[in-house]
Amino acid sequence: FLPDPKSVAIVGCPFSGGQTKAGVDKGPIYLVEAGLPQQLADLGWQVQFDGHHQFEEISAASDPPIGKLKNPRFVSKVCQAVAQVVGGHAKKGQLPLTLGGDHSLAMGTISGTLDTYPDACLVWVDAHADINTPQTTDSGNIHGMPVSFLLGLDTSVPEFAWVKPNLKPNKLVYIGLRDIDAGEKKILRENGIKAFSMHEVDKWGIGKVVEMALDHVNPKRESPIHLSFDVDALDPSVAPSTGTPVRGGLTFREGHYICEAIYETGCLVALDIMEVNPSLADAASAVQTVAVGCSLARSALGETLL
Ligand code: HAR
Ligand code: MN
Ligand code: MN
Ligand code: MN
Repeated sequence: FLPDPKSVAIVGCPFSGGQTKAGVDKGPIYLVEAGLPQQLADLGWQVQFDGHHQFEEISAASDPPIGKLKNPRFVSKVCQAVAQVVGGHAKKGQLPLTLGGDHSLAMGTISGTLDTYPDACLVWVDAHADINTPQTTDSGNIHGMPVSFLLGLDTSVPEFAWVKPNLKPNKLVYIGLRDIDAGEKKILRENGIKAFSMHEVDKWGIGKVVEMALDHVNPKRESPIHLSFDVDALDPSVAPSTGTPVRGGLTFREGHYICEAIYETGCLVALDIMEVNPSLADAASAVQTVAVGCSLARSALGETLL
């Protein structure tokens, strides 16, 4: 899908409006300051980074909740802008690497991918399913909902009408889940969505799990893959600086294995590294989490392939 030499466009998204903890907007800034653009260039990629996107200018003057949804207009406008940027890079044959920022941004990144590659599948690596609807959400935090909008499960909020329901339930697979709300479990069941929780990772091992996940969404290994990686999929001992850590997560190697195996298919067309929040936990934890974010991105772009 991608030209040779391979070309990556880093889309820095300093955005925190999909949840309530400050600091996740600093994630992309730290990832770039840690040297990610040069690291990818060292792997032989052509790297375009035009600076972080500035979202303040599109923040709504007044943005009261719609139902339970917090910052709905701001989140919607930011994601719509991100969809344009990601889609634009993808249409030029670049691989968009989006650095978050909170995971509501994936509503934008995946819209941009599906607009460019309608037959793309989605691998969502996360402790959480992020599939609440405006009806089922408890928190009202939109970072817990992007997948439901992409699937078109709830079209009751006109502010999000621009999100096309282009994701089909059989083109989505989860890895790493361990903190799923009751309403989300019902949605997963009723839509027949494939999910490999930590229970399955323990049972089968990560190698088999990734193989089964790809067999489900991409049996012939010939359709494009969007990988959306929430760093809270990793165990908090590996990635401590994130807004909603959940114990019992992926090891350092399991997380990297997923990235390596997807790179190996040759089908990766877009990558998200989300929910790095350098303000949480102590300074050493922030440095560690940022380094892991960079290292996941390098693995997904071929670092460890011999
Ligand atoms: N399910 C909860 C909610 O809807 C928690 C969402 C999670 N936080 C994330 N997303 N980091 O992956 O609010
Ligand atoms: Mn750009
Ligand atoms: Mn998430
Ligand atoms: Mn999560």
